[in-house]
Amino acid sequence: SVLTRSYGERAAHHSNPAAKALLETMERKKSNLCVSVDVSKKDSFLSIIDAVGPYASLIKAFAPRLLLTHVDIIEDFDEELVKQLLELSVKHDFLIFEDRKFADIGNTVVLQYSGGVHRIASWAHITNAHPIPGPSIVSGLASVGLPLGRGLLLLAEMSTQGSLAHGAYTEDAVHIARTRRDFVIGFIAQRRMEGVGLYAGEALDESEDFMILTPGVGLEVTGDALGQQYNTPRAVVLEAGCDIIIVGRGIYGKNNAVDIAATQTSAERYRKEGWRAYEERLRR
Ligand code: 5IU
Repeated sequence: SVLTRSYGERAAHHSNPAAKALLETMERKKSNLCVSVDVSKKDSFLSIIDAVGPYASLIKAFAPRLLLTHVDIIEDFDEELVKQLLELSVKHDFLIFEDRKFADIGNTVVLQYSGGVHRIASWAHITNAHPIPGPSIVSGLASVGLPLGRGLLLLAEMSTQGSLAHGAYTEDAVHIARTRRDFVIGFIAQRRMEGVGLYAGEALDESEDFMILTPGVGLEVTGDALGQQYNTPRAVVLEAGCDIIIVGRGIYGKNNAVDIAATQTSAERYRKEGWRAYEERLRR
């Protein structure tokens, strides 16, 4: 089963270059941690990334984009930021995941992904999309991303209280992904989803390996004031069978005044916890 296969071995089961590179760097750096950096100033953004670089495998980058309320984040976004971000990604050997959560019709997402101010496809190795429009959103994004060697994650579930992404919706997300394995490299979800959308068990083709990336991970608190819900790295990786823990405020704190030493200590703590849970899972 996928659960007892190492990240390094699993790299061979992906044809998508972003998935391969991600699994390989995870193995190489002994890290299944993705750091989410939701801060609004370029300087803070870059200094957090530089600080956690040695500890994270994937920085979830928030470059603000045209439409979504979610990316009201970096106020001083410019080309220089993208350049520096890419330099850091080489320096620290991480991939960039723009959590853009595309959700529009194929024609619009093609434009949003390739162009606009942020030109996400030109720098983000991985991005994600809501499956709500149906398979056309994946086709649209693939037409831009595949030639560039990019990968897509589908949002099958969310970490928030009362999320509508469950049941048949989640099943359908998995179903869509299975038809586009060249581009869809995994899911944002809260569990392995074995059996969901016929993804798992005997129905699984050997090559059919999806990564599960999971936000809502924290060691200190169980949630925030706005519906976020946290689980521990151990619960997420060992019990729920997810592959990558996404951690934000648990690592860099709450504001733009970055405490580098504290950020590094927490990043290492989450990396260790996530990796330990993964090693325990392999032994099961
Ligand atoms: N995020 C979630 N939940 C989700 C999805 C994305 O928290 O279901 I999809 C994002 C939002 C934030 C990060 O950037 O993951 C989690 O940050 P905190 O660890 O600070 O809550």
